[in-house]
Amino acid sequence: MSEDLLVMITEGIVGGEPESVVALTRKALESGLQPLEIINQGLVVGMNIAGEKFAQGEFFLPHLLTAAKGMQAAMELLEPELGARKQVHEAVGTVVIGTVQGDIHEIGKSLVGTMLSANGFKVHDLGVDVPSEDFVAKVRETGADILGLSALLTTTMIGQREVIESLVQAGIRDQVKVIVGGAPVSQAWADEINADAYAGNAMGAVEVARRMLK
Ligand code: B12
Repeated sequence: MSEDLLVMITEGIVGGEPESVVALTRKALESGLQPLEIINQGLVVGMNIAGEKFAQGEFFLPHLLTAAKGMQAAMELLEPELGARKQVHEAVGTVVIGTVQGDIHEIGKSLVGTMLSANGFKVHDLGVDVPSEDFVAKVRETGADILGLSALLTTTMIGQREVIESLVQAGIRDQVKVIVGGAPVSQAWADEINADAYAGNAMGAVEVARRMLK
């Protein structure tokens, strides 16, 4: 029954039916499924299928947009369940996060921000298409411990390197740990651009962030 719901959520994402995705997500929560199960085994599976269909020329941009709409609408239901809006009395650490310039993919970055904040970090989310200087300014302003940089395109990954170079130029590179992520990003890329860490998903980001602040 629960597995059926997850499959239906995946199908709703791929089929471009945001309303039904929201209704099914509500049902899944009511049936006792955990928010992370719904995200990883339902919604994200659908997003990946939509991405593959796009790569194969079977889907076009509007399909990706409706898939994203479905995921974002479902996330509005799931975020409070993840505890993201819990009042954090003493933050574990401060994080600035955003998607690099030229890149408007926001779902993965927002999920990472949500999970960090659900786990006690104070998160400043700068959104998408963020110029390097905005990252530098926010790190300075907040005294952030961690800077999270998201890039979903092979053409925008280079933006992560640019942000790190801007931190060096601003003389604050050693004050903040930089963690990079996004579908085309890897540990090898993180090493190449002198990032402090890489994580492949939101829970991984939380683990790495915790480890870095120890
Ligand atoms: C939805 C989507 C869109 C939507 C985005 C809507 C939105 N509001 O975000 C729209 C339609 C706008 C879009 C546009 C484009 N897209 Co697009 N898109 C996708 C799709 C299908 C899903 C992305 C997604 O949301 N996944 C779900 C989330 C949860 O996963 P995620 O983003 O990977 O994030 C996880 C991890 O990567 C990681 N992570 C992410 N960020 C960070 C940051 C940190 C700090 C850390 C630690 C971890 C981390 O943790 C996240 C949670 O687990 C992907 C396919 C795919 N499989 O990735 C293509 C994809 C990324 N898009 C692609 C392309 C080509 C484009 C366009 C260039 C298409 C075009 N011709 O215009 C444009 C580019 C626009 C731009 N300038 O940015 C390609 C990229 C190819 C490449 N390697 O460069 C992909 C891979 C599709 C494909 N297979 O061809 N897209």
